[in-house]
Amino acid sequence: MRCAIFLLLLGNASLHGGTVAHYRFENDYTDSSGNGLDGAGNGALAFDSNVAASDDAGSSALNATADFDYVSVSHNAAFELQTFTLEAFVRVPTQYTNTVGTVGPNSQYIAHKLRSTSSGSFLSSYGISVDQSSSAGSNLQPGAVRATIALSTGGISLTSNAAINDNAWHHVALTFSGTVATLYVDGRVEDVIGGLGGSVLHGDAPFLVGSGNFAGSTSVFRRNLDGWVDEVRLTNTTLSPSEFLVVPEPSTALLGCLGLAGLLLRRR
Ligand SMILES: [Ca+2]
Ligand SMILES: [Ca+2]
Repeated sequence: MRCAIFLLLLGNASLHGGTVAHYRFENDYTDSSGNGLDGAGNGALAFDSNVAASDDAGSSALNATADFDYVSVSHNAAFELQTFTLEAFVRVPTQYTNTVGTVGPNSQYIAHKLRSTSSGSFLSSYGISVDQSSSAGSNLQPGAVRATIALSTGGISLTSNAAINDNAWHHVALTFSGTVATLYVDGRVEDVIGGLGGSVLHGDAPFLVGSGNFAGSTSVFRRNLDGWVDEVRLTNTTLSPSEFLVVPEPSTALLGCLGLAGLLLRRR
C-alpha cells in the first residue's frame, strides 16, 4: 500500500493544471492535456516499447531515428507563451549523425515551437535541441543539450555541460519566467541566463518534435533528430524540478538489475 501511494504521488507530476500540451507517444500523436492540440506523424516514424525508466514514460516512445521524420502540430495561439516549461525524455545514440546531407549538421531538434519556416536565426520561439557536430566557426559541443528562446530584445541560447549522446534516456527541460531562462538535464541546472526582458516572439509555424527550424528548398525541415523522444510536455508556468516529469534513473535501475542478477547467480 505504501508503495502504491508513493507511485500515485510520483504520477502527479503529469497532472499539472498548467499543461498546455502533452505528447505521450503511446502509439499515437495525440495531446493528452485535453486541449486538443493533436499532432501528426511525418516520414518513417515508429513507436518503440523501449521507454525511459520513469513512472511518467508510459509504455511507448517515439522512434525518430530515420532522416526526415518528425511530428508536427498546427499552430495554435495556445503555443504563444510568455512563461513556460518545455520538457521531454530523449535518447540519442553515441553516433547520431544524420546520413542525408541536406538534413544539415548543427543541432538536432528535440522539440520546439517554430516561428518561421524561412531561413535565418532564432526561428524557434522556444525549443530544445542536441548538438550534433562541431563545425568550423561554430560553438557546437557534440552531445550537449541546447535551448533557445527568441526574444524581442534578442535571441538567447543555453548549453549544457553534460553530454547526453550515450544511448540512454535523459530528461531535458527549458523553463522561462519572463526574466530568467534555465536549462535542466536530468533535473540538474545546466545553464541559466537571468536579467532578461522583452517578450517571446511568435509566429504561425507549427510545433515540431524531432525536426528543426528551416524548411529549405527541399521543403523538409532541417536539423532532423536521429534518436528517440517521449513525453513532450509544455506547461504555461515555470515548473520546479520537483514538478517535472519523473526523471529517468537508468543507473539506479541498472544497478538494481545487476544486484538482482548477482543474487540470482549466488543462488545457483
Ligand atoms: Ca510514452
Ligand atoms: Ca529523425
